[in-house]
Amino acid sequence: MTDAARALAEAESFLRVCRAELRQPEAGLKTRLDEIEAELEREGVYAHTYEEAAHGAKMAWRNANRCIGRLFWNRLHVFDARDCDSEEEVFRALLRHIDYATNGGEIRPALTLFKPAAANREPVRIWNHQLIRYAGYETPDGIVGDPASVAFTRQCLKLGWRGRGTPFDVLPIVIQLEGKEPRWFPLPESSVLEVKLSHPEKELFRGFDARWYAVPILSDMCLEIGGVRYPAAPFNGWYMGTEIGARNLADEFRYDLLPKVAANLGLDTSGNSTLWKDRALVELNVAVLHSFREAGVSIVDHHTAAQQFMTFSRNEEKEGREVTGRWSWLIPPLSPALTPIFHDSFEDKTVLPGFAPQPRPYA
Ligand code: HEM
Ligand code: NRG
Repeated sequence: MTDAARALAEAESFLRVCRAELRQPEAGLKTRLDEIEAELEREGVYAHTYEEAAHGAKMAWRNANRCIGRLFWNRLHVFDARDCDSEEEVFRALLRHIDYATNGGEIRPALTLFKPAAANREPVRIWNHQLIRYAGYETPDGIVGDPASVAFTRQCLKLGWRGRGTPFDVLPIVIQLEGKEPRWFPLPESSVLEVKLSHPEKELFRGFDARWYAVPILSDMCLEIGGVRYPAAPFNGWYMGTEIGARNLADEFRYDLLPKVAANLGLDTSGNSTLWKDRALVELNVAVLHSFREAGVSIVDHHTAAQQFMTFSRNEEKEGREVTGRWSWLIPPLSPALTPIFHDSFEDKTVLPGFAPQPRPYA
C-alpha cells in the first residue's frame, strides 16, 4: 500500500467515527473523502477542518492509555495555530496557550495544534518536554535542579541561554522550524504560575526551598489523527498531587527530598522498618495538595482521580466503547491498592487518534 492509500484509509476510519460522534449526516462523508483524496495526491497531506481536528484531539485524550484524567476528555479547548510560520508566531501561540490554561489558577485543559508533518517533513518541533519545567545543571558538586532536565538544559546552555543556577530555574522554550537552527525564548515570569510548598501543621521544608509550577504542559508527544501526524501539539490538564509529591520531589533520581523531609519531621531513619520513607512521603503529598489548594491552583488527589477514572470507564461502556489502559501507569504511586483501579485490569491496546512518543530532536 502506498503512503497516500494508507493515509486515505486512516482518514476514512477516523472520519466515520468522528462524524458519527458529532452527529453529522452520513451523506457528507463521500464528498469529504473525495476532497481528501485529491488533497493527498497533490500535497501528501490533507488539512483537517477545525471541527475534525478539535474532536480528533479529544479522542486522542480519550484514548491515552496512561492517563487517569480522561473523564474530562470532552472538555478540551483546542487552539488552531496551524498558520504559524515563524518562531515568534509559534512562541506567541505558546504564550497564549499557557495564559489560557493557567487562568489565574483555575486550570483549563487545552491543546495547541501546529502545522502537521507532510511526507516525513516536520515544519515545527518544540524541543521542551514540557513548556514549563525546571533546569538541571551538572556541577562538580552534583546536579542542581531537576535531574530529568539535564540533557535539555545542556542544549539550552549550548544555544546561549543562561539560568540563575537555583534548583528551580524555569527553562526557556526552544522552537525549531524545518531546516533551521533552533531558537530559544525566555518565558516571562508573569506567565509562569508557581506554588511554594508548605505543610498545614509541620515545618516540613525548613532549610530549603520546595515549590512546583502549576501547569503540566507536555510538548514532546506526537498527536496522530486520521493518518495525519502533528509533531507539535502541546497539551495540558492539571496535576494529580502524586505526580509532584510522590515522583518529581521524591524519586531519588529527581529532587530526592525524602531524607530532608524525614529529618525535619524528626523521624528515626536508622532502618527501613521504621517506614520513615513512607511517613515522609505521605506528609510531602499532604503538603503538595494543601499548598495548591491554599494558592487556589487546581489539583486532584489520587483517590478522587481514581474515582473519576472509574466514572469515565462506566461512561465509555455505556457508549459502547472499550476502555483501554496501561495498568502500571494508571495506578497512583502512593497507596495504589486503596484505589479501585488497582483491583481492575485493562487492555493496553493502541486506539487512534492518539498521542505517541517520538524521537528527541537533539542528541
Ligand atoms: C498521563 C493525569 C489531562 C493526556 C497522565 C498521568 C497522569 C495524568 C497522572 C501519568 C503521568 C506520569 O505518571 O508521568 C491527568 C490529569 C489531567 C490530565 C489529572 C487533568 C485534566 C490530560 C490531557 C491530555 C492528557 C488534557 C491530552 C489532551 C495524557 C497522556 C499521558 C498522560 C498522553 C501519557 C504521557 C506519557 O506517556 O508520558 N495524565 N491528565 N492528559 N495524560 Fe493525562
Ligand atoms: N508526570 C509529569 C506530567 C505528565 C502528565 N500529567 C498530567 N498531564 N497531569 C509531571 O510533570 O509530573 N496533564 O495533561 O494534565
